[in-house]
Amino acid sequence: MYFIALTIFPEMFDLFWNHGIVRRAIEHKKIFPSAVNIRDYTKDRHQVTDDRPYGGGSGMVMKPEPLAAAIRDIARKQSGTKTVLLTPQGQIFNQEMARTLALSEGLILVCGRYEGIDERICDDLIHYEISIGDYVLTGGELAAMVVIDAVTRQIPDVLGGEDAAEMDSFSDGLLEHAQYTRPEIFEGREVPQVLLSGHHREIENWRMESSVMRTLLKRPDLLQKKSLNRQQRDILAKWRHKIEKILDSHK
Ligand code: 4FV
Repeated sequence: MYFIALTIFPEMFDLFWNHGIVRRAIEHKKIFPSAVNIRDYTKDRHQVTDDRPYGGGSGMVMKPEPLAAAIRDIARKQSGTKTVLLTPQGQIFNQEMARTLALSEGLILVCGRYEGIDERICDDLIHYEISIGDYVLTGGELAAMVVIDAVTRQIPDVLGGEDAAEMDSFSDGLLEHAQYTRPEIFEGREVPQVLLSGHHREIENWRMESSVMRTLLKRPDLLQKKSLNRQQRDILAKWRHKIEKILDSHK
């Protein structure tokens, strides 16, 4: 899969390409990422990429010409790419979108700066507007890295066996279960015995209960919009019963 980040700060991606799972995915030729400087598509010797907003007001806006030239040139060279604008105006990014985007041949990620980009680029040359959250960044580069990281994890065989994507939080719409590693006792606190038992069925049941209860306590909205299977409903029913017994004892 191709990732082409369009930015005036391509060097921001240097470290990102060279670490962890993204680096390994590059080495295993699962992803082909690059950062392209929008300034390379300017025609003036000062390589100007921004200008004052029509209608006045503070801040600057990214000029349409260099962006249009860059997007068209890259899309011509790399067929099958979809163009993504990182913007607070976009759809809030989530795991479902990461899975969907991982099916495409490539993404051109437009990283805005200043107050944003000329609207005429959005009208004609942008397939998806994506936001990583309801807050304002100084630039789209960090948001592009978030999207590239999450999408790369969804590409088959990028994650080795030890951390397969289907074990992820949100992979089945729930938060991930609690995780423990050595030592067995840390500052007097023990690892749940079932995890040391070797009983895989019991460990799976414990992990599902941990996942359901963490989701209930931390993100009940996820439980609302998810279809629960029999095991998950039984877990909630068990806890409802426990809570009702306590309430009954206080009548
Ligand atoms: C953003 C976000 C974001 C807005 C103006 C860059 C900044 C500046 N991108 N999710 N939230 N972008 O704040 O994606 O151009």
